Amino acid sequence: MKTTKLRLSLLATLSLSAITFYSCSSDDNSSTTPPIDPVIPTENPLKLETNYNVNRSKSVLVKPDLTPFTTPSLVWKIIKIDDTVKDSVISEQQQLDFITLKTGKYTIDVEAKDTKNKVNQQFDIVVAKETVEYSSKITKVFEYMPSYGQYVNDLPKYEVGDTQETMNKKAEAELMKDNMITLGGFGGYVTFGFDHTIVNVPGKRDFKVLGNAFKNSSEPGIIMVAYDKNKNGKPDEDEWYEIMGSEYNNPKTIHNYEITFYKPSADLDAKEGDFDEYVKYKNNQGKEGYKPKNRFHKQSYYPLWIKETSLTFKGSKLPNNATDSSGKGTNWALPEYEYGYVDNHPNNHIESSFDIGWAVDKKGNKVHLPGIDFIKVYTAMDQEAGWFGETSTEVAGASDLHLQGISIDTRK
Ligand SMILES: [Ca+2]
Ligand SMILES: [Ca+2]
Ligand SMILES: [Ca+2]
Repeated sequence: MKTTKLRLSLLATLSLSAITFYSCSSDDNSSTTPPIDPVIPTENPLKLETNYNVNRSKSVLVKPDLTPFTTPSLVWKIIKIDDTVKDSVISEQQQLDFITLKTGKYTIDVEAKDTKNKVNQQFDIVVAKETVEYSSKITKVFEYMPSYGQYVNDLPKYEVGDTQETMNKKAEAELMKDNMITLGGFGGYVTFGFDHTIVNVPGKRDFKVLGNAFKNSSEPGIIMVAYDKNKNGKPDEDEWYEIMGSEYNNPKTIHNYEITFYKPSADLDAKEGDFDEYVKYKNNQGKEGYKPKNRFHKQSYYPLWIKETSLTFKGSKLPNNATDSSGKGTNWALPEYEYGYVDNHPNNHIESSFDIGWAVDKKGNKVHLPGIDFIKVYTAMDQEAGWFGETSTEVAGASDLHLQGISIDTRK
């Protein structure tokens, strides 16, 4: 119980490689040159600071010097918070990645041992409140890259001269105000961040992403999350993990889906009305064809700031959800999936909030992230639904639930 009570979370950091001082093997020289026992200094044996200082909702990495050890095992414990005695194991990793929401002085004991040596060392982590109050909402868009779609070039508005950079800024301005942007059809994405790390509180949902879903109008997008492990202020390829939604293990979900859309000619872009052969596509399931244009949206459906004449998107494709009960294309319904997707349930629904604890690696193994700095949402459907047009995830902001003082339990 004690370990789960604390609102702390720790990252499974990279293991330091084991360092061996001498060979234990019984080769020819071993009898003539006996091994020398490593000497463990008594003062500051792991070469740690006495004090680490950090703001709440920011992480600090404590790296002990483990060179005198051979494949050591470590146990990190909180033994005091301010003046209250504790006894909570918080990590067994070779480094401690510490983050918490609560200010205070955390006294930590670390024990390192191998078959020959055992040392304990104590130090403090002093967690202060930030000087400029954090925003609970999105503060930065790194990239806005929609797929083709009937609202593309419109939400947000493309104007002649716009570039990837200016479109990122436009998406950022909208999302900071909780206004809606479209991601278009399959694979279209937006990557955004915050001015702090969203702490992964055990047992609780940690963040919310808004969309425009309502009953029978669900256009699920998959969430990727990243912890800025290398602290370079941006999401790196190896930092991304997928939030495992309810359809992750659905046999109809295709986990390595890939599709390429080709830029339509200027003539087709200018043509108005409903027609089927508009945006050419080709996927990695052996299918190619065209996506239609409809009379309701006259602008180009291909992102016009992109110079390349084709766009390729990769990711997991969820099974289609659209049905037409009329059989004549007049009564479309796009019911929601159970949980774990953006633009799937209405914004006031509990399943518009997510737990960082649902993150999995590429093989579907659960990963333990101390928090997240970045979120990427992409459209996870490749589907046309009559006059509804292509199924496209919309994003209308995101927030850190903890900073807003909202406490929602994770799924049982
Ligand atoms: Ca959590
Ligand atoms: Ca990074
Ligand atoms: Ca939508």
